[in-house]
Amino acid sequence: SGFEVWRSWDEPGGIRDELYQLASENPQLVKLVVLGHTYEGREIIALKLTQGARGIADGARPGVLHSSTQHAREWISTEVNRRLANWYIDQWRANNKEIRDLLRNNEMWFVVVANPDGYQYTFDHERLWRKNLRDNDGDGQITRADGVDPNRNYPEHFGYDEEGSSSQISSETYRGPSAGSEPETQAMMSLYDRADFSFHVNWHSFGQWLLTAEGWQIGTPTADDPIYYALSGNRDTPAIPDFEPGLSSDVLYVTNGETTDFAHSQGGALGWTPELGEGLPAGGGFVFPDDEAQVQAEFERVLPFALDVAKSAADPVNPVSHLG
Ligand code: 0X9
Ligand code: ZN
Repeated sequence: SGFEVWRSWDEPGGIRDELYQLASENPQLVKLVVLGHTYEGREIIALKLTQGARGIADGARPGVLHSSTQHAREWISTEVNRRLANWYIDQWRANNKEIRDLLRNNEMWFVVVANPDGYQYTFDHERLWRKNLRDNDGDGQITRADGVDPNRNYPEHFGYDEEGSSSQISSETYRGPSAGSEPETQAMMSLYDRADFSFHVNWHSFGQWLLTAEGWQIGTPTADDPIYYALSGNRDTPAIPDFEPGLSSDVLYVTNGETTDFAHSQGGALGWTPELGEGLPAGGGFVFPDDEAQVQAEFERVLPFALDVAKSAADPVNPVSHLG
């Protein structure tokens, strides 16, 4: 595709090919599941990483779900998440004892491209496309009137108000015709029937925030807040350096029909939305620089937090944090 770092979904050697390759090269550790298909027929793919992945039932071990690229243009989320999956595989192959133990006792699930139609569209047509490719007006072509925001379509406070999502088809936060109407939403939800997640990390960009559910309102503390605090850190010592932790609706804005709200309220999982950085020095906003060193640095910045989450999955009420 002409980039140093970024690879599309469809291209030979692209992200889809990589997921199949990781599965075929690591049969003891990796199981690939096709969760569903998009409007344009692309597969929505999850990888399960656990010791003896194909010989043990899905959901047999405590799980963490890592999703990314719900928003098509947020390419840094794609890269950070695929690097995390690759890192676990590499450590397992290198016989890192700590990671071997972790992967014997837990299931790490990855949906690296939760919105493959939109992601491919950002390579082929419009770099800043956000939504999926539902043909809202039924005219047979994709225009600004089309697409549903995958992070507004979940059956949790779906359409609760016009501030947290939009009923207008051309809006960037169009929630879709009904709760869970989109194949991308259904695919992710099917994972909750399949496995047992303690945590869901839904990588997005951009901002440098570590947002916690629930995002539809700011008023009510939840019983899980101490776990969020322990794993997120605080403003002075955030679990991801230079990121601001906090309640998503408070730090950023309210949303409804949001993924991590569904995860928390209905899926039994605590949910984070890390908003990854925009790159330095000036940054590109949603267009993170095509620079291997900066992309790798962003991955390494989040790794200690991701490992804390993994180590806490088996016993979430006693979270493990590298912050001590
Ligand atoms: O609006 C979103 O879906 C996320 N931000 S983004 O710029 N990546 O689109 C934030 C979702 C976090 N939840 C809340 N802010 N309530
Ligand atoms: Zn996003």
